[in-house]
Amino acid sequence: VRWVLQLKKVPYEPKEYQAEIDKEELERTTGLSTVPVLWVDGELIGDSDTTLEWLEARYPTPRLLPDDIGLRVQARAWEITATQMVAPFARLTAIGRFRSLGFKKLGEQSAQKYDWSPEADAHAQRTLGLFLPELAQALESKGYLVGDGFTRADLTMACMLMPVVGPPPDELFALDAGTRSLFGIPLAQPSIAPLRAWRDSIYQRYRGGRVTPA
Ligand SMILES: N[C@@H](CCC(=O)N[C@@H](CS)C(=O)NCC(=O)O)C(=O)O
Repeated sequence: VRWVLQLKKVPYEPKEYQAEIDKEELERTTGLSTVPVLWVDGELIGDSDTTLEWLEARYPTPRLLPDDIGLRVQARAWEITATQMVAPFARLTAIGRFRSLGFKKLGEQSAQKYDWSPEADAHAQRTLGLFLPELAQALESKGYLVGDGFTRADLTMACMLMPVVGPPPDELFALDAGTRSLFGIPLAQPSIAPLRAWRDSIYQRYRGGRVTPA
């Protein structure tokens, strides 16, 4: 969401969210239990998917979705794959790892919130194990997910790969070492390595500067 706001030069004021402290207020004011959320002049726009759609409609420049309907539907399919499959499935496998390491909060609470089970974990690992090496191979030979230019598909996939391959390097994304170490899954590392290179290159060329979370 911040990436799109910045690309489209929409002024915004970031508000830090800390789960333990701000959870109740978030749920009370938005009816949602996850971030990010966008408020505009006191009106709740929504979570990230809804927000990106809202921004594209009101701030068409630069265009982040292709005009051609065939390419447009491809971009949407990639977005859905990234936000509904890649990131949540990587999160499920991470929750499994946190549980096996005995991390109480990250393991047990997240397991409940995100419907973790051994079966869901195994399914997620199987699906990612098939999908990610092929995605890595495809992106190695072709720099963009849709057509021959940067779209919201690349932006969204680049973001959602964080729980898979870890955060971008420090010069592109500031994050303390402890938080940094929580991201990334040990899934067949060599075969998915090109994904990290692709993601870093997308950040390098299109993110518009180093990301510095609050
Ligand atoms: N569909 C939502 C999902 C966002 C989401 O999963 N956010 C997670 C961060 S990975 C979150 O806010 N988790 C807070 C928590 O579990 O306490 C969106 O795209 O905005």
